[in-house]
Amino acid sequence: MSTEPWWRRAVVYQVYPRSFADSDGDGIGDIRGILQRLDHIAALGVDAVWLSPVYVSPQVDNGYDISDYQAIDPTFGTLADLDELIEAMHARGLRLVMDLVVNHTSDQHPWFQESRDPASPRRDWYIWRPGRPDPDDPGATLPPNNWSSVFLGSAWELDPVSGEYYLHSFTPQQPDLNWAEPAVRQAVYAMMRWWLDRGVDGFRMDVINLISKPEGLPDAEQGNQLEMVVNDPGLHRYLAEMRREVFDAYPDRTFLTVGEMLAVTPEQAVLATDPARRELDMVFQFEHMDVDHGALGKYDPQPLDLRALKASLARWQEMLAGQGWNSLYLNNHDQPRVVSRWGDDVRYWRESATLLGGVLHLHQGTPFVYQGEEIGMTNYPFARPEDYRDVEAARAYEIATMMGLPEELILGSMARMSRDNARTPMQWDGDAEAGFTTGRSWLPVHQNHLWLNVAAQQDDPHSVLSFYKRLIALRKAEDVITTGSFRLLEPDHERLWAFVRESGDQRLLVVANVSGDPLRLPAGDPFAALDGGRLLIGNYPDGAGDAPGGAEGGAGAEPGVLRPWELRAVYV
Ligand code: TEU
Repeated sequence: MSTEPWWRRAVVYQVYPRSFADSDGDGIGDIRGILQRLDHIAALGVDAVWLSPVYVSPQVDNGYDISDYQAIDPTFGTLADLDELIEAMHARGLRLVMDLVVNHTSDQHPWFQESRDPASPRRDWYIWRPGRPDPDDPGATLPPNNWSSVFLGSAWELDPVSGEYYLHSFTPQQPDLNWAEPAVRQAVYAMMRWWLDRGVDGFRMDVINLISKPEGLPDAEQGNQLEMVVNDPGLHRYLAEMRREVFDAYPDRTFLTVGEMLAVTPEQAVLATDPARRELDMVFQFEHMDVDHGALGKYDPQPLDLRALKASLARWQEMLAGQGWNSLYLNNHDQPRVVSRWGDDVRYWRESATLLGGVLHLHQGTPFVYQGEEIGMTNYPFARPEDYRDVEAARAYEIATMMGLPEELILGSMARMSRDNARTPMQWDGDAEAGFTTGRSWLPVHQNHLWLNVAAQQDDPHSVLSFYKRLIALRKAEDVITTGSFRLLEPDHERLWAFVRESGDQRLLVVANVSGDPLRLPAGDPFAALDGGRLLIGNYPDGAGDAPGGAEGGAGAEPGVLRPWELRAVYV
């Protein structure tokens, strides 16, 4: 008999430590702050926490630039604090998944410092290449190839110490490790085992599909290194090796491994998550998050085309069914807040926040809830360039300005898409600084914390928070959500998001009105059965489905009509 791994019925909560809770008043969140707020996490009913990086780091990219993998940054606390966190979480039945950032290190990591010397045995731990001759200037060189960094600009930096260039997929302060060098892989695996020995329960692997670079580092057709790197077959060899060398050393424990993969296709994701291939448990893909990117990419945001969003998620549901496993997310520390992005955070804030969460959680896969999502936190009204803290925003601003784009346009798209939107402090209560810190927060607290906060939603049965708790509980209680098949309905409808989940004789119909106007459902099967069916969950108070025995399909609503931003999941 095969036993099902715990993460198949799990919901994971992401903590971005810098912005979650500050215990010492320095304005930056820390591990003791998380300890003080564990009750909130446990009360959600989630199974695990993914903790964004807390390792020693110069913090150029808020901890995604690590200079010591086996120590905690003093900003966040000590190793003893982390051990305490592991223990306290385990005591509550919560697992801890750490962030693993091994495509690159910080340029301050001793490995890189040594590597800068061409004679060092660590020279090959990073990717060094001589420049190409510059036809216009005989005394100068050009970067070794035309790859651009994910954060824009060239992916190469000339190091004056040796006169050669090194590759950095992100900022110049984040040099890429050379995974082709066996000693690098062994050092990473040893570090991972060290963390597993401390009790951590798995890893979220940062941009893991960038680790294997193509032989010879050829130019990219469009200059974007991602097209050359993300499908390199070497990735699967490294992931399988990591599985053997790290996770197989603990036959009695079941870990969670989730690999963040830029520009990944469902075909690649199946290869990476098919249990028989023994690589990863699931991946974070980006296709559904990119549907509103315009021709110029992320900072060229377009209005949501619902058809594209639901088709993308449906495609992943179908392609991975029975073969791989999906992660499900709409928010994380790199994405603007979804209620502002695709919902209506003014007129239908509560309804649209719950609709988006509800639709996502009723898909198949493992849902991830990002801190603040469970209370419907919104984007921050950023206005001036100096309001931003994120290094990616700074680079985007600089390059857009160089391109001569109008200031107003640049600032408008940054306000909508910047990662800082996700990073404003968690809103615990209506006090100054939202209960996040007794000092002054590193990034401003949103003014709406006066009413949008955990304390205000705690005891309100109709709050976003209460809705998320019910959603999370459903995943444990209802088999059809975990294992049922998925079929998208009305794919061409511009406002209706509808699908059916089926398992045995259970048939769950999910309908959602992604608009501020009433929506009359199509006639016929299965929609006709909606009003007579047993409501499992809905986001309007009069059809909440939490009455004993289940309420009727939607009291208060006109039959066959969904109200603005209304979601209903009904057994039909
Ligand atoms: O992110 C990978 C990444 O490239 C995107 O999430 C990125 O923020 C966006 O697509 C660019 O517009 C991971 C981490 O989650 C992120 O915080 C780090 O900055 C990045 O890797 C580098 O480590």
